[in-house]
Amino acid sequence: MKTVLVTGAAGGIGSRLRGLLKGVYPDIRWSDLRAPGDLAPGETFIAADLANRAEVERAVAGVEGIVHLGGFSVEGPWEAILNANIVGCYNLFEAARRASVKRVVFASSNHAVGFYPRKRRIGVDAPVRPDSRYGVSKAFGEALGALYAYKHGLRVTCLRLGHVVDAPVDKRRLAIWLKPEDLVQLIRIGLEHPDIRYEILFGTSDNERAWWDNAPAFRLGYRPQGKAEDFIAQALAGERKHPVNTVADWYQGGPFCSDEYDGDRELAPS
Ligand code: 15L
Repeated sequence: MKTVLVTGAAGGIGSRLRGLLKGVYPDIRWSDLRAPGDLAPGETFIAADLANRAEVERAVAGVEGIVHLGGFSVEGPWEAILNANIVGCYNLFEAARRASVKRVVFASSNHAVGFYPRKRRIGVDAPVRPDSRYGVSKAFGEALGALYAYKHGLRVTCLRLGHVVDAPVDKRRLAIWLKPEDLVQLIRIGLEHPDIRYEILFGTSDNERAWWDNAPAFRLGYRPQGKAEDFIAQALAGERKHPVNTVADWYQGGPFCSDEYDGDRELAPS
């Protein structure tokens, strides 16, 4: 794997990866709507609006692998999710097929399955239970990935990312935290492991409180280094800043579940 396109270069995860992926692949092309302000002289950047098919095709031309982080990364108005995450994701996979790209790593999200209660441990085979329009768009991306893998031979890995930051910031993130270096491991599995056809993997570090069974990732050699409990004091201090919310506290997706919630409150007992 020599030439890799990474979309979403200016976002939180993209900015962190620009340092961590340096030297891992000889030719990395970074893309986003606009160039990150701190682009270094040796870094290659190509501007592309994911909703614009021609721009996406230009960004994808000539690459062997894609890490697709781009799009709307939280809940948002339907039009924004539709353009960036539904149309954008389709444009990306379709451009990849047309350009004979070998592999795509798609940044899915825990919010594709956010409406499972925290007390339930789930594997990647649990049916999707999106907690937001954003979560629906991630489930759509996973389904699109399966189509392009099984019908068109693309090798696709969907990473259901938890929270990618340097340390867990509250109680929920003690379960779903993903150390950026561990994300690099998962990306490398997706781009390089010989056995990948189509995989969904959870993007989580070695967290004691994890509510996901990540056996498929371990089988592919994933050995996470981050341990959320090492940051327990600061995470619990962060938790004290959150107002109590029975719906957010009951479900894995947290506030993505409680926002706009007008369902049955008895389903989320305190
Ligand atoms: C996500 O999918 C978001 O992109 C990120 O900003 C966090 O909100 C994360 O989920 C989370 O669940 O904490």
